[in-house]
Amino acid sequence: MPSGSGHPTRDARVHGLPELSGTGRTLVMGVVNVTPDSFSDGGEWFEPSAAVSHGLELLGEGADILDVGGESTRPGSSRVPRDQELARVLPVIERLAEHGATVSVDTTRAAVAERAVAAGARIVNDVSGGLADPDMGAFVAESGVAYVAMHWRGHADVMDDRQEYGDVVADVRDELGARLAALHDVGVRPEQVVLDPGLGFAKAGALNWPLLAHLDALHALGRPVLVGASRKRFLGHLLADPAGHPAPPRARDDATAAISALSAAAGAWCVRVHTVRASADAVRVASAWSAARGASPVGSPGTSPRSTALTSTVALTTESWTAGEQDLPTWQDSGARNDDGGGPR
Ligand code: PMM
Repeated sequence: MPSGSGHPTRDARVHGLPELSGTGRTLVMGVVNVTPDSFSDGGEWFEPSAAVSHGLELLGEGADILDVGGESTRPGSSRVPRDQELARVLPVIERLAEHGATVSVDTTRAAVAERAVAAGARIVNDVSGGLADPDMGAFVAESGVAYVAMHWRGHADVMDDRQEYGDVVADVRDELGARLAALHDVGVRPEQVVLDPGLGFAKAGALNWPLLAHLDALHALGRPVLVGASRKRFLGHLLADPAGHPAPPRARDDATAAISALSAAAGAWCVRVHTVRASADAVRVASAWSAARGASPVGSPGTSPRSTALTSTVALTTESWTAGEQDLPTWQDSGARNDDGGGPR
C-alpha cells in the first residue's frame, strides 16, 4: 500500500498511541454506539455481545480505532445516569481491548473516562472538549491518555441556540485554541491532544462546509485533527430528494466516504465513521493520490492564503470563550426532535 506524502499534523505522534503512528495515511475510527437511541444507528448494537461483534466486524473492515459510546447526543434525549453509561460501555471496552483493538471511549464524564481507561480504552473522545465536566482535564493530565477535544458550545438541548458565528472557521479555531490553552493550564500536554471541529454541534447545515473546506485553519493550531461527518444532518440536506426531504442517515454513507477522501487529502489525522470499509478505501486512495502529487496534502499548514491569514491571528489564550458556559444547564429532555430522524447535527 503506498503511503502518502508527509503531513506535519496528520503524522504528528499522539502520546500513548505508538501503534497508530507511521501509517502514512489518515486513520479510520469506527463507531460502536452502545445506546438505544443514537440518531444514526440507535439500538442496533445495544446488547454488549452485539456491540462487541459489531466492533470486531469494523476492525475486519479496516478500522484503526473503535469508538465506544454509551450516551447519545440525539435531540430530546435525557442524559444517561453515570452508572448506566458505565454499565453500557465497560463490558464492551474490556472485550474489544482483549481482542487487541485500540479503543476510544466517547464520553464527557471524567469518572467514565477513568473507568474506561482502566478497562483498556486508550483514547478519551470528549465531544465537550473538557467543558462538560470540570474534572476531565485533571484526569487527562494525570493519566497521560490520548484525548480528542471537540468544539462544543453546550449540550443537545441548547446547542441549536448557540450558532452565532462571525466567521465560523476563525471562531471554531479560536475556541479550540482556547480549549487547548485551558487544558494545558491544568497539565495536559499538547502531544496528548487531537482537535475536532465538532461538525453538526451548534452548527446547522451550511456552517459545516467551510470547516471541512478549511481544515488547514485547525491544523494551524499544531495538533492532529479528527473529522466526524458520518451520517450527519448536513449530509441529509445535501442529498435531499426533489421534494426536499433529507436523505435518511443510512443513505448518507457514500457521501461520508467522499468526505473521508477529501479530509484525508487535506491531512486529517482520523475520520470517525459508522461504516468503515468505504472510508478505509477512501483514505488509502487519498494517500496514494497525495503521494503521486509528491507534495504535502491539500490544505497543509501555510499552503493557502486563508491558512496564512488565520495562522497569523492564532493566539493560544486562556481567556476562554467559555466564560459563563461552565454553568450550562444540565442536559435535560428538550422535547425537540428532528423531522428527518437525523439528530441534532
Ligand atoms: N459526533 C458524534 C459523537 N461523537 N465524537 C467526535 N470526536 N466527533 C464527532 O463529530 C462526534 C463524536 C455524533 O454522534 P453519533 O455517534 O451518533 O454519530
